Amino acid sequence: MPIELIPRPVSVTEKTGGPFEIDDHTVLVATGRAEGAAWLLHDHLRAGTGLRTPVTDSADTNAITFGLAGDEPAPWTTAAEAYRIDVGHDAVHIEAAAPAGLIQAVHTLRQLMPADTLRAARVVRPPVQVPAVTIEDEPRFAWRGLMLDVARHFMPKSSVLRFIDLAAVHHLNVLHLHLTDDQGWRLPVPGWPKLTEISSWRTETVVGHAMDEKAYDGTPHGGYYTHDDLREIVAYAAARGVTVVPEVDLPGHVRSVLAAYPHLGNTGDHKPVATTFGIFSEVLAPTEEALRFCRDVFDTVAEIFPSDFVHIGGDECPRTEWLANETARARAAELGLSGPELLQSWFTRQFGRHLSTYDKTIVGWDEILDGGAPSDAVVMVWRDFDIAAQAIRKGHRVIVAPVQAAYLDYYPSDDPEEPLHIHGRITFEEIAGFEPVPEGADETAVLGVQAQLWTEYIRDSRRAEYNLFPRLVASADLAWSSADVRRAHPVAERLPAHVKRLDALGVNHRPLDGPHPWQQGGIGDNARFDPTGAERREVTDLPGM
Ligand code: TNX
Repeated sequence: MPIELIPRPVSVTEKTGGPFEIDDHTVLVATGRAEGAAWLLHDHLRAGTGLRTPVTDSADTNAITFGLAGDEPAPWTTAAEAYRIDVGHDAVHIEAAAPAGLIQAVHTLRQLMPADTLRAARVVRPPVQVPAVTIEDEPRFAWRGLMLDVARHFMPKSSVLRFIDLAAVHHLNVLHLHLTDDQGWRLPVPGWPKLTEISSWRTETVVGHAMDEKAYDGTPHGGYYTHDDLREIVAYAAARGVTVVPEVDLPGHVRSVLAAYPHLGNTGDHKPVATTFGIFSEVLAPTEEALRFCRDVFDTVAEIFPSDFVHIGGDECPRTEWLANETARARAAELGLSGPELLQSWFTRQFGRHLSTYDKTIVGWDEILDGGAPSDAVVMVWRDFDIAAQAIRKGHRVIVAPVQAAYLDYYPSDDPEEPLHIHGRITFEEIAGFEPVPEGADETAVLGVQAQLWTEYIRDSRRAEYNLFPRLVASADLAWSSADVRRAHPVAERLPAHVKRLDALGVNHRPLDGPHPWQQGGIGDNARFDPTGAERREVTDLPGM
């Protein structure tokens, strides 16, 4: 069987000589900081093969050894996740300069085994064969992300853990959790109890596409994670080489906050948590009290999430209220700003300053550039890929996450049988063909790439898997592999072999040969939005589940 890995490693050299066989007597050899990766492999082998391979500090033969060698690279460098695997008939040697590299090697080793070993319990009879091969590997980008929007539709903790597993299998190393938005707030903050009492629930949700707005479902929707839930998510991810980067979206997208604390807004109006989708004019007032709120939120975030990065949101922040409001205008003047349009930039600087006291670097959606952002802020480019080059020219590091290639909430094809998606279209092939470094730009300014799963029209994790897969496979391949490797080994050619793995993992992926017309579970399957935008039509004759 050919070795078809996702992502494709830098180099794969098949060797002569028998495969390595993992059996009842195989041991995992690791000490000190290498042990975490060994236990990760142990847990996966125990689940998928039933074998109980002990972790020991030495063995003569029939061993998988984990070794740390050389100077430890800095975190958030590609070298930190480089690794080497050498599989011979009698032993497997895994080596890396950092524990993070050993963990990536474990993810590769899992793909070298038969797909059925990825199941949650044993269906294959050991011994399990690993082909004799030498793999040398290093990611192209240090940040390989998946964003989950748990605000528009709350995902239970179990689903978040599942997506961490699925991300890790694909060598993704960042789970960006979009924790707050107009439609729901998922993070308890001490001193602000109404965030969980009021902001975390909405009374109902629009049915069908928000732009069609014909009906509401009358069903309350919401939820939040406790601090221990979040700590559990962080630890579960860390064991798999995944960093959880929290996002609190400020100063726009705050309808859920203002529903509980209207005095933080510009008008004092009492509006409920949003029940439909789109861009709302409500934003935080530029007051000391609103800043105190933000600081309390970020203090909580800093305490729970060890990540070096905190995402402060910053997208879609209309200036309407600030321009119309006399107090906001006066405050802008008092702050020495040339106009209220610059208040977002002022907020961003306050956030950056506060989070720097925790040694955290801020990440923001690309609108933080409007009016200027602190130079160390990382810009997450989404509105247009061209913004990446502009941000790099201004001296920022960027994460490339644009609507051209990274929005997995968009339709996966133009086929009218597709279930309701938000709009737009991004195919597997478009992602596979995307080059994330702007022409002429310094590649080191691109910290990474990231796929987004916004969940306006994705009600549950089953439907989320349909949106993510197989497109996330192409996204993960481009995040890890160099342009040359991707050209030489197109991801589409490796996809059929990889689908066996997705099937073993029980992933509800979109079939490779077209949409699954019964794939509902999105809100409002009675309404369709034409991905071409040319015309909208209703589809009322879809078969039920
Ligand atoms: C834009 S991307 C948004 C989100 C929506 C998304 C839908 C970004 C930073 N803001 O609020 O969910 O489009 O595709």
